[in-house]
Amino acid sequence: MSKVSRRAFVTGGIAAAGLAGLAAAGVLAKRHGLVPPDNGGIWGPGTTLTYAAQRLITTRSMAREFPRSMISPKPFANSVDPLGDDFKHHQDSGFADWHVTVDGMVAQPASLSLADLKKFPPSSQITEVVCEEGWSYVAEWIGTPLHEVLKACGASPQARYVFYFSVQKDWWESIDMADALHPQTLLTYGMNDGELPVGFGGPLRLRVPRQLGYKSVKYVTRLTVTDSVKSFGKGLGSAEPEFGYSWYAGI
Ligand SMILES: Nc1nc2c(c(=O)[nH]1)N[C@H]1C(S)=C(S)[C@@H](COP(=O)(O)O)O[C@H]1N2
Ligand SMILES: [Mo]
Repeated sequence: MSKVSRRAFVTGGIAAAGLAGLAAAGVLAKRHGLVPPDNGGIWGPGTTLTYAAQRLITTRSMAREFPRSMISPKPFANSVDPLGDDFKHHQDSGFADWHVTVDGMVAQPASLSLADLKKFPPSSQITEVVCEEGWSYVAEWIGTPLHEVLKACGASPQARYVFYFSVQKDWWESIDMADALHPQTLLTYGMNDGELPVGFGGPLRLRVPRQLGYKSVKYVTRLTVTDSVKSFGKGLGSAEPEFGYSWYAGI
């Protein structure tokens, strides 16, 4: 079956099964690797249908990009918990020793400074941060596409997820390879006309513009490439589903 007709077949099948019963749709989605890690969470089969439909139909779609004239003059930096003494030391030294480690299913694990990241071809995008609470803003984001780093480290073709961790221990997330390799997923070190300010996640934030704001974790220090979500927290893919939010937060 061609890729397109397979898509049509699976999508149609899931929709039809959806009418016949969500459980049947779940079986079909599982067979085609379209079940999100938190499918057993409070949203149950509904979250599977959302993720499966998105992955079949919009895997290659781009987040909306805006003209420069639409950059928000006063972007809103959501408040964060105190960042601690270690972070203050980094801040005092201009983040010269800030590193992001890359481990897991990679041929060459790495520890990259901001200077190392800046050696990759930079990419910029004017996209929107959308919070689940209902506010948003538009900014320009400058950084290294995550796929460049994954390629340089030799991420395994068997990998299914990239986990990312913040100096804030409560903030850890993961995305599937469709988003990890997506051209707009950016290890961001610049915003508008300068360095990424601390309030907005500086020195390093993973921008995932195809998903809600909470997937764009600030103060990123570690990336782990893996084929299983099991050993992370409660095995739901990220911290958010443990509080009732969806792992997949596509917009
Ligand atoms: N490390 C960390 N990352 C974070 C958060 C946080 O509190 N800490 N808040 C998240 C939420 S809920 C949203 S909506 C966005 C807010 O981004 P902003 O502060 O640039 O507006 O950051 C996300 N990333
Ligand atoms: Mo948010």
